[in-house]
Amino acid sequence: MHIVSLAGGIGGARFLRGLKAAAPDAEITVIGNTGDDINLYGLRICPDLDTVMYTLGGGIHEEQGWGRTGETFAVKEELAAYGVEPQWFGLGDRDFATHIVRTQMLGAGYPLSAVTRALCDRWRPGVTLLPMTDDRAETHVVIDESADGSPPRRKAIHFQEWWVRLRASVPAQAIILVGADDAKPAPGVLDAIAQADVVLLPPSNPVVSIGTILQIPGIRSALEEKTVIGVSPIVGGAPVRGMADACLTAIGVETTAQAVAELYGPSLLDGWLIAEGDETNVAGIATRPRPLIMHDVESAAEIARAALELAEELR
Ligand code: FO1
Repeated sequence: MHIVSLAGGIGGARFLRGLKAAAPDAEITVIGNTGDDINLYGLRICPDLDTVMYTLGGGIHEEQGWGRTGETFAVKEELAAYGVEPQWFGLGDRDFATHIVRTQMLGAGYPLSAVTRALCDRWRPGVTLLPMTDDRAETHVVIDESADGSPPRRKAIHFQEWWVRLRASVPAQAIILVGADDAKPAPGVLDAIAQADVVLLPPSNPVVSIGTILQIPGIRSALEEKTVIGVSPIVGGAPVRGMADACLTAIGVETTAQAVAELYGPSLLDGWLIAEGDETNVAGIATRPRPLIMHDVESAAEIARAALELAEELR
């Protein structure tokens, strides 16, 4: 069975670990979000691709859900000693090696999809990990920043600065995937979707992880041809993890399973897993209540099984 799953960061990666356990014989292709990608210290960093690669490859820092296990921060400390900015992004020594290899290969002319394949040769995630695009498409956030009492100034900052330095504490006036209109799906993305028996939208951030992938021209329309099952990232009116509520509010969407199902829409979504006790009524979307908290691989596998069963029912 060919399964395609979109994926952002931590929630998506944990869901995928369950999916692999639930469907060990399936061929899984992951379309990873690259809107979070950022250039720092002359290096290209791809947080969501790395989180999927490390999580499925066994190198992830489990509690954090990003970065490497067994990390040290000597390089970060030395950069700080030189006063190099930014100092708010926690890059570890082992993680630096990934960004050095990636930047070296990009500099030699390899597209991000080829770089990702090369990095996965080491990590063996057990899925085919494709960036949503090889082109530059970066999420930026428009905020009104008032410095020392002067009137607020409207400015756009990189998503990582909003997410990590500001902890999304400053309201986002807009969230924009810069470069989306000129970006093309990475090689293999549309083929994987065309060959998929089922497409899954894991409980990743619906705005800055799933939403960004859907903004790459051609991807949403290709997905609308398929049986697509989503897993609500919102349980009881709050995101299970992360700050999806800050992102949903920024685009005028309520933080409910119903509102996210409407955001994806019945043209895309055929089935929708929601937490027991939540409500979703959207014409054209079959809703099933299921326990949605991923405590461990087995609970994530249960959710993945429920999604695959619903897909079978709807195909
Ligand atoms: N998230 C944080 O909250 N603080 C950090 O210092 C941080 C560093 C970091 C380094 C590499 C990486 O791949 C991810 C990192 N993240 C950090 C997580 C990252 O901001 C998010 O995982 C995604 O961009 C959103 O899903």
